[in-house]
Amino acid sequence: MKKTILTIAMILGSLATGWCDSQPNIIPAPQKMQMGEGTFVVKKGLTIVSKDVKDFSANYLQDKLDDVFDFPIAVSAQAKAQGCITFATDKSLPQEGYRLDVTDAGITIVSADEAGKYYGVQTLLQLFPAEVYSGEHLRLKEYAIGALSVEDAPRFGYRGFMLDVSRTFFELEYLRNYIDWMSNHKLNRLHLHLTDDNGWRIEIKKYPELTGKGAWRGKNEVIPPTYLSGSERYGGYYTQKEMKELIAYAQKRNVMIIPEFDLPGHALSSTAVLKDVTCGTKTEKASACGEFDNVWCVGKESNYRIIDDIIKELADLFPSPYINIGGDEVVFDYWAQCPECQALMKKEGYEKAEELHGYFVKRMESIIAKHGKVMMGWDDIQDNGGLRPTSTVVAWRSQAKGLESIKHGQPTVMQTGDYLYLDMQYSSVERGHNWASIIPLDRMYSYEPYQDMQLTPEEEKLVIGVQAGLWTELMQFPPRFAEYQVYPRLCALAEIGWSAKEHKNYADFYSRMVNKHYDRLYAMGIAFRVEPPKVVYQDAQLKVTLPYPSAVVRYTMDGTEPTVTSPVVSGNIVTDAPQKFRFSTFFGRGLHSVAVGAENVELHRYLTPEVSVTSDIELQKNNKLETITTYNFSKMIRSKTKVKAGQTLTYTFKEPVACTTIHVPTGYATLPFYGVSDGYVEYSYDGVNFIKGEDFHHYHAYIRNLEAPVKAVRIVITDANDGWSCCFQNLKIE
Ligand code: TNX
Repeated sequence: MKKTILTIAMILGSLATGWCDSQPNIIPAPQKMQMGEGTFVVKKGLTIVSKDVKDFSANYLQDKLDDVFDFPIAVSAQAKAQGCITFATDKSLPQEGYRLDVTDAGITIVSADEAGKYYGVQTLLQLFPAEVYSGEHLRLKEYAIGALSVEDAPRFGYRGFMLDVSRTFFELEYLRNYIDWMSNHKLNRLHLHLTDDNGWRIEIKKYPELTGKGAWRGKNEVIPPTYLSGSERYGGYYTQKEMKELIAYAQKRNVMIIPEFDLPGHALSSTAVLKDVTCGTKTEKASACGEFDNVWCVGKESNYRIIDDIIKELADLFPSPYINIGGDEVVFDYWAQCPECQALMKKEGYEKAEELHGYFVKRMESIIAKHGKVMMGWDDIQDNGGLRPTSTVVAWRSQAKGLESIKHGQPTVMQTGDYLYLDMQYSSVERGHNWASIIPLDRMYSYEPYQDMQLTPEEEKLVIGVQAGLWTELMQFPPRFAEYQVYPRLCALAEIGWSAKEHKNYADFYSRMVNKHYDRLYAMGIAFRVEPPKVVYQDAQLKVTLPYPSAVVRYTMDGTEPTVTSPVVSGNIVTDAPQKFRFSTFFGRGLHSVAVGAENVELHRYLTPEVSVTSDIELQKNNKLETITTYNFSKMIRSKTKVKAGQTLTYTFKEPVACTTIHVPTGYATLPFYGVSDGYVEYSYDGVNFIKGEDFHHYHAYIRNLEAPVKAVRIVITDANDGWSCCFQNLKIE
């Protein structure tokens, strides 16, 4: 410990005075910025001048600067001619806008409102060393900032981030970090997806069972295990008191928290807990996420009373003018067979069950209006027409769904999956979904809210903003993977929402990212995604293209993942055995990219011995056991229902196979979804006597230390899997 302090002090000794970078590398790019002549030197005696010495932004700034400078910084109401950072008000400036001027004499931040003041501070912080975010004591004695003048205001009023706290539960402390990080990027709406099939996350006083039971999934819980929760009791929730504190924390940072109570589908965490809210009818059709019995009945009048109670508590708790009722991906089959829904259809003169969705949405509108709020929902809420003019649509399925909403005159937030879903993969070699698209940083950046729309200026105003969303089915593992998915893509979103369209330029954005902003993200403590290098094998050499000029890329030659002690790439690598080389980009202490090999080299060849598979597990229609005898690793087969203790699946080789390791993957081929959560593998040298091997962990098991050629491998199920079905794959034999 002592030693590190010493070395840090030595390094800092040489840094005791500093100079702001010649380019300020501001993210999101301001509307107008002009570099001036001269510098302002921050040094001992610096005062922050604010009429109200208790003002949040002034104290926040003091706090941040105190950390990097070697002298105390005062907040005072007394103006001075020199050496100050002065806050002033100008009511003629736009909402959330600010003017920041740095001259030889001092710094001023002028704004019309609190938000503008806070954002002026955010821009100012970006003119200091990145450590201003980390609380690391740089002990600078002085720091010179080049003169500049910024005039800034947002392009859109709604600049959001949606976080699904249902599938993965996030602790309050962690949510506070997200609020800090968002507000550092001038994002101002946090849409919390508080309820879904897999967990109810907000205390409702009138129905304590919603969190008492609905917040927990597990083997003996009302909500079954799913998404790797296995046999663990998984969950958590926010009390109203805690949520109030979080709301206040967010408000100070100009972030509005918008609650979502997803209805009438995606609702197992309430339908399984509350009595008689479903139709009680059955269907073979699973919901989009594979759930059953997760739809509220629309024919029962008592349901509207319960929803009213819940909405009332949400409306009282959240100052947000919006309450989001979700409304997405409903399986209508339950309604089609329900006598109460049928009676309602008759009464309303409906022909199709989906028209009941429109009815339900309208009932939600009036309940929400009664509590003084505006309804918000996914674009499915417009499918049956007739929304109130204030009801706000979040377009997720496509740009066209956004256009449809605008043509209906609804205020619209753009969150289209194919550009703005943060649970999508960055690249084909990284974890994540890809059903909407693969979304590298440049693709997200390229998103333009008005793309593929021919809008009049009036219609353009209906696009109130943009948001990016993180669905969290895949986020419980590995630790902090959520941050990897969100950053740096949320920096791109910040620029889409804030900066002028004419200023958007990916090359420029990327250079600001790599020149300074990655350092800021690092100092904020974000475990952001680091980009891997590109590697090709050509003319007997491995040619490595760094993701950016200063990137540190390390490599191994034995197929293992590079570590901080692996050698650093400098120049091309001559080799006639490129298969086992792996490369990763490293950033700071602890961050690195995925490990990649050369793009044009087959990196791995598994053995492909002739094999047959037998099992007593019932498969879904059109699924065949032969599929997992082909060694096509993108293929899988799935069971019709959950598997049961005692069931087995056996791979038998035609001839015993000499090998060192057999990897038995289950679940989706590319994602940890629907695999064996309780079970083990066994193997046999003679096909008769089996030896017990490893238990499954996160849906995978390995057979190692083999002593003779293997004749058969068997998966033995010891308890139901998490998720609604179980998937099996080809063996990976080495
Ligand atoms: C679709 S987007 C969903 C979510 C899933 C997501 C996974 C939307 C309104 N529904 O329930 O989590 O896909 O990418």
